[in-house]
Amino acid sequence: MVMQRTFSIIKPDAVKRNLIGKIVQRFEDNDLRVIAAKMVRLSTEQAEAFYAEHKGRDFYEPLIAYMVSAPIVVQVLEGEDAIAKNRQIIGVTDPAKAEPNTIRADYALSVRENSVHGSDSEESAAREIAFFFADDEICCRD
Ligand code: DAT
Ligand code: MG
Repeated sequence: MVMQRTFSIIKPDAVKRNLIGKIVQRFEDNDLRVIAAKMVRLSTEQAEAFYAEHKGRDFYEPLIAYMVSAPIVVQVLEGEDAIAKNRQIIGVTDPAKAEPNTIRADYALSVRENSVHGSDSEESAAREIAFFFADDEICCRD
């Protein structure tokens, strides 16, 4: 097991339905620690840059419109094996296929409005953390 950092978004559908606390509770219950957090409203340019890997897919334009439709909460989570653990807690992209007791199975509205984002690799975690946070916005463990 290795100590890792991963990047998380509580997406517009969850923020609008007042689910921030319930979602953060899932992270904390699974020994992931919030070491940076802020609420932001993405610009279209930011959303397009964040999801650049999906540009050209048929779901891309509605994904961007959805991601700018309301504020989001961006966080850095730290813990043992945090990247894979967070993806497990979240569940697969389609909430209808997500494992029971995952965030998406319990809260997501649809494949697009699926409540949370979690980095899928060390490379994307590093890129996504740097996209939203300066080094001095991330708190060190004591
Ligand atoms: P994940 O968020 O599980 O890593 P992804 O990286 O493949 O999934 O896609 C990013 C987001 O794009 C996903 O959370 C929701 C949206 N999306 C993906 N596939 C979709 C589809 N077939 N229809 C609608 N939205 C989709
Ligand atoms: Mg992804």
